[in-house]
Amino acid sequence: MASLVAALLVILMLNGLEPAMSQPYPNYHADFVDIDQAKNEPKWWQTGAFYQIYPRSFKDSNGDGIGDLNGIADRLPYLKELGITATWLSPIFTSPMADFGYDIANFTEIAPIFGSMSDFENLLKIAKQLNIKIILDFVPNHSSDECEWFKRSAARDPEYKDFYVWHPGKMVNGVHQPPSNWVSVFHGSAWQWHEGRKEYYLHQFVKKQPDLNYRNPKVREAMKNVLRFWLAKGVAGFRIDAVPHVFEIAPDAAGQYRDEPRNNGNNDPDDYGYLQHIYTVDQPETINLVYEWRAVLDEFKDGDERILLAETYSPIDIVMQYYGNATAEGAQLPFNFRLISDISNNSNAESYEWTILQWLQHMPKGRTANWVLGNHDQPRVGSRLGTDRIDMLNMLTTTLPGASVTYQGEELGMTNVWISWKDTVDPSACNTNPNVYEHYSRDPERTPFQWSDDIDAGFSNASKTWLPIGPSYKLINLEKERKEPLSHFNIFKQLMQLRKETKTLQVGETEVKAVNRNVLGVKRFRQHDFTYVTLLNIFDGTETVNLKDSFADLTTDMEVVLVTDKSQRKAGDFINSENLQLLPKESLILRSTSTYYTYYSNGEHRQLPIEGVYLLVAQVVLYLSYRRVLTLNSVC
Ligand SMILES: *[C@@H]1O[C@H](CO)[C@@H](O)[C@H](O)[C@H]1NC(C)=O
Ligand SMILES: *[C@@H]1O[C@H](CO)[C@@H](O)[C@H](O)[C@H]1NC(C)=O
Ligand SMILES: *[C@@H]1O[C@H](CO)[C@@H](O)[C@H](O)[C@H]1NC(C)=O
Ligand SMILES: *[C@@H]1O[C@H](CO)[C@@H](O)[C@H](O)[C@H]1NC(C)=O
Ligand SMILES: CC(=O)N[C@H]1CO[C@H](CO)[C@@H](O)[C@@H]1O
Ligand SMILES: [Ca+2]
Ligand SMILES: [Ca+2]
Repeated sequence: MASLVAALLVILMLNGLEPAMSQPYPNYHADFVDIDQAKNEPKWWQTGAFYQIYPRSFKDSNGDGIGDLNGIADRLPYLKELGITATWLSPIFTSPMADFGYDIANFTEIAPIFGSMSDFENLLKIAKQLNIKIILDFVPNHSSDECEWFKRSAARDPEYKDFYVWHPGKMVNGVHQPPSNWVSVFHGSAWQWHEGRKEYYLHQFVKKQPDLNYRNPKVREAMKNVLRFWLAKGVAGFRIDAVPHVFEIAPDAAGQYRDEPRNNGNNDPDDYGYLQHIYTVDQPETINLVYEWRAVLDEFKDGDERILLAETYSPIDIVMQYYGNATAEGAQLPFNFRLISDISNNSNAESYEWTILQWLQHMPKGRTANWVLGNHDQPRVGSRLGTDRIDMLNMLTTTLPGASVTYQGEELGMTNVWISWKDTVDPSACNTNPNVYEHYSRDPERTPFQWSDDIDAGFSNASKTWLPIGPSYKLINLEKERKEPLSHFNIFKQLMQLRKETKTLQVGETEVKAVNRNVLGVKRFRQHDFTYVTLLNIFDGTETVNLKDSFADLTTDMEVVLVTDKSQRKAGDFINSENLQLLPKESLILRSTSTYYTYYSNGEHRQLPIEGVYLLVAQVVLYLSYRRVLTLNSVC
């Protein structure tokens, strides 16, 4: 009896120490203040697996060689199998396709090449049944010059007159000159003379993409109505394209646009790098606009929270403002491109640590991190960092805190496909010449998804697809990879599953460390739960490490949870965390062999393995029983 009381006493005592846990443990804001308090669960997007579909290349349903909405609807069960939470679709709207849909003629209409509005509604219906969320691409920086708005604006229709950025230009010796020296991202002056209106219009991208005038409240409202249109149909949110280019500086008191200063070392006035873009990129009004869009999303209170993913390659301090501030909410997930922009083939574990911590340490408290490895504008992961690193990088992005973002085909390990000049279709390459186009082309990462080793890799049955099929499709395709236990596909799928069922990976705290120059470690931990450690041996040497030198509170024995084909170990094996040998490019997810009991004492957090707690209880019980025996003895 006494022993039972004693045991309870000890347990109560240890539990009594728990409130101290609200003290910050040294970690990097993986504390999800934003957590849904009522359910004590992260919100759907906070640990989401996001997947980008490039519709032209996902699945062709009608044999014209171009992917479409019915193709996507047909393959949504595949995303379900993979464990995807939400998919964002590159633009599917009416467009002359001068820039493959990033030049939109009607923001609320489906391009016939992709299908009809009822095809889209059908896609939403199937997605809902499968519990996969659909996110659309919102391209605010401009419309197509074939948009009705632009035609009316050019005709000086009073309602639309100021929908775009118009300017009469300068007269020099009786000749029209552009209003300023601004250069388009795609080469040449950013100003185009319009014969009809006898004025210049601004285009930060190609001249068929006139910039909308965000200083006009009517434009802001019209674009908000675009968001409302799709939200009302049931989309889960938007990925916003190229936000930094939305605003330009306002004209000065004399109605003139100021020239941008020169960049030393660039002597081509038609090259985007010729100027420092201080008046056309990242204007302070942009952040506020993102907050306004978020407020539109928050108008929709039915069902799950709607979200914004914002694309910007801006400096980290600006990116962080996209999250919101103390009084206004912004994008739930400003894309984190650091693993693309800051990591190269030669980056060592210290660079990885620095790159990851840069985001986590700058991120405002209570916000959610995200990790992007690729998209339709970037060379494929395997081509950038090596095919033998594909799995380790997927392992990294799934075990870091927050959401992961995967570009279609990366889960199969698809790599860049070489495209001849003749087959090249990307305008950013076609605007150049056969000698240099490869540096500008994004076609290599946009080739059709490799479903099987059938004709057209199972993507289509057309005699010619819009871009050639990658020649490796007989080796790299879904059907084949399904059958191989350690294929890229199966490892990716296991990773998604592991995160879905592991609370520590969802909401646990995080430490990221270069265990040595070649080995990166990520520790995730949570009180009363298992600790997880992800290890990446980034290079081709064999490494021996003592994890206890880098991370506190690890058990000596640890269990292998997930391996790749670079390992000779298998899930369920045990390793010694004080003396662990890693083969070249080996990456592992390890788990402690017990949960920990965390308590607070003498101003410090301490952890006891749960066995330790039992041991302590047993000792106290023994001690108390012994005393009782003594007491009884002395009485007698
Ligand atoms: C390709 O598939 C479409 C849709 O299933 C079908 O209508 C068409 O006849 C097929 N074409 C060929 C050449 O097999
Ligand atoms: C876009 O298309 C819809 C449906 O076809 C039409 O009602 C609307 O007027 C169009 N908007 C513009 C700006 O052309
Ligand atoms: C947050 O941003 C909004 C919009 O830019 C601004 O009006 C507000 O003052 C900001 N709040 C804080 C606390 O900085
Ligand atoms: C990465 O570097 C290694 C050797 O330093 C080289 O063999 C490999 O081809 C490179 N991979 C890529 C994708 O550049
Ligand atoms: C960063 C960037 O260039 N974003 C988009 C803005 O618009 C152009 C032109 O349509 C697109 O190509 C870009 O993807
Ligand atoms: Ca098609
Ligand atoms: Ca603009």
